[in-house]
Amino acid sequence: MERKIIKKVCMLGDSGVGKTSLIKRFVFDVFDDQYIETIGTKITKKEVMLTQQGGEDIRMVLMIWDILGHKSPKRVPASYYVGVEGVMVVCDTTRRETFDELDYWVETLMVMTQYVPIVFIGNKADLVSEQKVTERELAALASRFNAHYFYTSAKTGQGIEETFRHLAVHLAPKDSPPEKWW
Ligand code: G3D
Ligand code: MG
Repeated sequence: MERKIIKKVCMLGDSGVGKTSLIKRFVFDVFDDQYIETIGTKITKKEVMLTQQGGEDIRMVLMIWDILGHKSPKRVPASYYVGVEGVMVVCDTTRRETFDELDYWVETLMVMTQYVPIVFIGNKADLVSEQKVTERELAALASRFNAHYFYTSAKTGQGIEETFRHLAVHLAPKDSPPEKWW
């Protein structure tokens, strides 16, 4: 038994934090390689299989929306958020200001939509000697929004599969207990 579920996931975070690089690392199946110029976004498709022992498997199709260009939260068009079901909020842990902006990104999200699952990402973890955000700070921010956080590197691949799978699990229907899916 298999069930297919499609979810819209948006990448949020300042320019240069690694949103596009994270998607490229994670995704092999390009859904739409055209830039949608009018709303300045690009959509990429990725399937994640969630297998449940003795039960129904879920084929989770993530439609991952990426913001193009140098956007700040207030410049992202409202259309980007329409129908959003999950969010990845990304900072570059080597640039402090991109972490400081995360509050603003989430607050903007909250204005645009009702509650959706969020995952916080501290990207560029491979640049070990340049880290400007402590794990404690990232953890504190995530817990304020009742969310998880992950360190990733689009360069080495660290944490990426785990991060997207985590979000996929949280997007699955509540009647299937997430604990059984790994
Ligand atoms: P954005 O989509 O959020 O704007 P990009 O960010 O994915 O375009 O990444 C911005 C720059 O950071 C790129 O470098 C990219 O290669 C680099 N980058 C992204 N993720 C990582 C990472 O995890 N580690 C390291 N070391 N670099 C990363 P360029 O030089 O192309 O601007
Ligand atoms: Mg980009």
